[in-house]
Amino acid sequence: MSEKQAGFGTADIPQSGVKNQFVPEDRKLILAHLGFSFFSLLIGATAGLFQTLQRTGYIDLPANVGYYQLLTIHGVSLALVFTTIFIHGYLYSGLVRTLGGSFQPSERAWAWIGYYVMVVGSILAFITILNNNASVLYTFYAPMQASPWFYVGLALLVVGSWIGSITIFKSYFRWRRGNRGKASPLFAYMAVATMVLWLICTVGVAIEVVVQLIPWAFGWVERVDVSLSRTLFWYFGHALVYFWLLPAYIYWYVNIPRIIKGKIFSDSLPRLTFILFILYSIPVGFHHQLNEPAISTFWKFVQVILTFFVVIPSLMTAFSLLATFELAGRSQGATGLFGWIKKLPWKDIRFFAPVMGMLIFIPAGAGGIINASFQLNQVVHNTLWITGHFHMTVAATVLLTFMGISYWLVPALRGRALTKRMNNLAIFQTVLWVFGMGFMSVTMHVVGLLGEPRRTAYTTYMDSPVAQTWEPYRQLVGIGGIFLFISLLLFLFIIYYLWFASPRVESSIEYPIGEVNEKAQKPPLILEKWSVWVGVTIVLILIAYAIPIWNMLQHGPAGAMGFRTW
Ligand code: HAS
Repeated sequence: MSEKQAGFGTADIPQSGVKNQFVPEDRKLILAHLGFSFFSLLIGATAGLFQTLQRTGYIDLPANVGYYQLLTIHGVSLALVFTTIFIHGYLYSGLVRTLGGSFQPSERAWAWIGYYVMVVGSILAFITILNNNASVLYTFYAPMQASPWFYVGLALLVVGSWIGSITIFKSYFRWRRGNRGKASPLFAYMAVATMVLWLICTVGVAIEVVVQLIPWAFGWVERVDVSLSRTLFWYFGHALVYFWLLPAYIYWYVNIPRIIKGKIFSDSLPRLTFILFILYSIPVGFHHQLNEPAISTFWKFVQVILTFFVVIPSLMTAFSLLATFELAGRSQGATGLFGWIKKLPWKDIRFFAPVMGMLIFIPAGAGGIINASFQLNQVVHNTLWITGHFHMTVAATVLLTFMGISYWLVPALRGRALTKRMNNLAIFQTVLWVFGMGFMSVTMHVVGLLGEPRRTAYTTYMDSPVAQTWEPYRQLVGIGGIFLFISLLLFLFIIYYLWFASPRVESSIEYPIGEVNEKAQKPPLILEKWSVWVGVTIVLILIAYAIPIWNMLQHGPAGAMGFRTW
């Protein structure tokens, strides 16, 4: 079939002009990452459906399947496995495109080793959960104790991601050696910043898992210091959410300007934004522990203040994106105050899915600011409000962006067309997702304010009158969950079609990399001095964590024995 018949239309989507923009070795590498991440998405979504239906009271689970078992596989497969492996695949694709066209064999070899270590670790963790030996949720709080192999699996996932990051750093420094004195391509810069953040934050969870949980779960030590383990987890856990968000921001900053026929508004502002994320996303973990003992109010307050600093780079992003959108619209002849909005390519899934994510991020981010407020956190902590918050942030904003990426990256890698029909079906799928998320997450926020706890299976709390007021909301949450599952199946069907069945084309979809506005200033080279930023980050981390952790070590209780609560 000719490109014109098959494709979305050259007027709408620029074609690369070549059959394959990637060498076969890189194509295989990136597709392997995407493929395993989609498999993980299916597992997590299936668990999510049944757990929602149980929690709503719609169904009873079979006797050999536990609610907390489903909740664990849902969280681990989606929040930990899908995200980590998809992000590696996407970052590799952009690095290949912006750093010379292909990876060198040694770079590719590290990526493959990292991939296999991540896959083996993920499968090990999945098996322990499916065997019902690890129903400890994705946060695996001690003293709930899983099979030691669950922790080993997660440790391998992290180690694999570290090995994969070698590819990112190696290719970036190779480019810099050949281009001394020049600012690196924006995509590559942001990929490196994302991995710097990841390396610093995963140190916390690695210490927790390797030093505390694995020896404890194998029975080599009897007790675990619960406060310390939770502190190490959240040292990692909040930066983890930015590890999910930053690749979405890369797409918004670098790829979308090309799709909307605009230019990147500034070359320095996005780099500064990412540096601010490195600085502020780690010394803030206490905002997840505001209601916990063993940390003094003073140190919680310090980290609350730092949390408000980490909002700033997102506000800078909102400003920068709006400027990019408006300039793109005006350059295409838009007039009036809001005429530029009409010029945006609303019918193009590469833009539509992520822009839905952006719009959802406005209330979702506001919810985050509420969570971070010391006093308001007392109202929302451990309620369904928080579950609503993170579904709107990661499962809507981030996931819709990842879906938008997949819809063109898969056919670009496979040399196939993103057909008009699939584009339209993908728009329908996105609308379903937004509806489902609206029903589910908005309702979760409301019922959370009415006091419904999170992380609980269905219960009427012995017919308590308060719990009865939650019933109608639970029904809406269930309906939202069904919408989401249907939408997810549709997403996977479209991906399957684009991977295997869509017509092959002479010239595949262009990998969209935006150009920087010619009026933008050259970024200051200090932004590329990583040792400075890593040094400042370490100082901030020491200020925020050294004394409270020292106090925990000094005054820590004897520690807790392991519990199997399921
Ligand atoms: Fe959060 C809990 C605070 C952002 C994820 N968060 C969670 C948990 C997860 C999560 C998973 O302070 C639960 C963990 C668990 O299991 O216990 N969060 C924040 C704050 C932000 C924030 C201050 N969170 C995120 C993001 C996540 C995420 C992003 C995932 C990707 N969060 C908290 C706190 C808790 C918490 C507490 C603990 C609560 C508790 O008690 O347990 C901020 O980063 C948010 C800043 C965002 C904004 C929005 C900017 C808007 C943009 C879009 C612009 C749109 C445009 C479109 C331009 C200020 C950038 C225009 C389009 C046109 C067409 C016009």
